[in-house]
Amino acid sequence: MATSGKVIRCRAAVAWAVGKPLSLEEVEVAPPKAREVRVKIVATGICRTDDHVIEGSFLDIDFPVIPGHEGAGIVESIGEGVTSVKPGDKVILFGLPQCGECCFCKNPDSNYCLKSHLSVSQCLLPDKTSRFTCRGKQIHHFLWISTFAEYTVVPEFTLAKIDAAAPLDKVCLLACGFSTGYGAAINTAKVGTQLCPGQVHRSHPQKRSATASSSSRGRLSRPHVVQVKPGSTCAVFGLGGVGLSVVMGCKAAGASRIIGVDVNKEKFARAKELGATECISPRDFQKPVQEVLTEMTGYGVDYSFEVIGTADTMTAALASCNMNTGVCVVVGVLPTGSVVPIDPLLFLSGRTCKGTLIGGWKMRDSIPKLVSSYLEKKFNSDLLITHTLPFAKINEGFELLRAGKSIRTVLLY
Ligand code: COD
Ligand code: ZN
Ligand code: ZN
Repeated sequence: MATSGKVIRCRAAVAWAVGKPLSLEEVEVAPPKAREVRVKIVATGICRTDDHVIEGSFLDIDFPVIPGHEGAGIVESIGEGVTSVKPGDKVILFGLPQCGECCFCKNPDSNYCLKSHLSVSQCLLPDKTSRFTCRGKQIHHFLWISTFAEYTVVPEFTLAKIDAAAPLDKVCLLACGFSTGYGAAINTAKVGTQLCPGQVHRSHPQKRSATASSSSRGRLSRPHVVQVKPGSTCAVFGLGGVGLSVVMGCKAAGASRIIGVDVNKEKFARAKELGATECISPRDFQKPVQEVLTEMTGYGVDYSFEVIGTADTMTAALASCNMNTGVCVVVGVLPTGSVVPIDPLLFLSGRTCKGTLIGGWKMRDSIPKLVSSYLEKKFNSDLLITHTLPFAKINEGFELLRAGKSIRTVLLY
């Protein structure tokens, strides 16, 4: 391409300092170095995590920074040694790398990579320099991908080539929101089996006599028959873009009951469209929501998901799953340094609490497959997109999110 090897001047949304609105700026984007790729971003989603970055509550971010982590685009140029993509390829960028070399990448049961931001800061590229400058100042990268820029430079192991037929303005959500929620249900929780038998039905004596022939063959020699209800029960705390993707994952996995929990009732209609069987607002009850869910289900749900990111909802989600075989999956993250007070008695009877990072997917391996599934209409992540805006209206997109009016806004460049 004509721009290959040259500095590109383009627009980007810069967060200059904590708490300040994003500022649309002209930035310089240097060419990619070895094992790096420069990508022309075509579309990016706005995720709540970007808002956490702007307000300064997300894990050790250096300012000024270009946020954004739900992007899809086209490769503009590649650095030395890049083998998996070439200029012109459609790609999705993701904030969870897959270096392929660390012990976790080599472990088939793990999707955590030791090059992730929780282990090494991703505010500068792996060689500890930035490719962005603005008004003479160095600007930091975010999760190595900074998708709120018309062009970005990323390490090769934070992107994957996808089917050329994929609509980038739709599949960008697979970079984070959709994959995180859907994977939390199908990979992390492995929703599908009912862990707690729920109601036990003792067979009625008259019905038993109706199967006398079976009885005579000794099949009903046990005192009662337990009918395990098919499917499992789930509660999803938080019906934003990620929580709704959990709902979709629970449905795809065959859950029979999916209870959405959100204080914003405007989220209920979309949640039901995507698979929630019922929705409740904790504000409608005098008692804690975990007690409400336990009463609704008998023993508590088989799987609960915390997709909000507050200490109270984490405690409530844990207490909502059944005391023995219940599994609580925590998706949300609290501001750095926060702690959640938990009564250890909640674990004593056997409950499990698990974390999940981008839904457990090994991203470089999984993204092309998820895109194929999208194209084959195995799921409809388009239903998460409530707004589409030009990139210049990025702050309007954040206002919609903060006002609870949007699920996902996709910005087009
Ligand atoms: N009780 C019930 N519902 C609530 C409450 C409450 N106390 N507080 C807020 N809510 C609802 C809101 O009304 C909203 O509908 C929903 O919770 C949150 O949705 P969004 O749209 O704000 O957020 P998402 O879905 O984009 O992201 C949610 C995360 C929990 C993923 C995010 O906030 C986070 O913590 N991200 C970091 C962790 C992570 O997994 N990252 C990877 C994906 S970014
Ligand atoms: Zn996200
Ligand atoms: Zn790795």
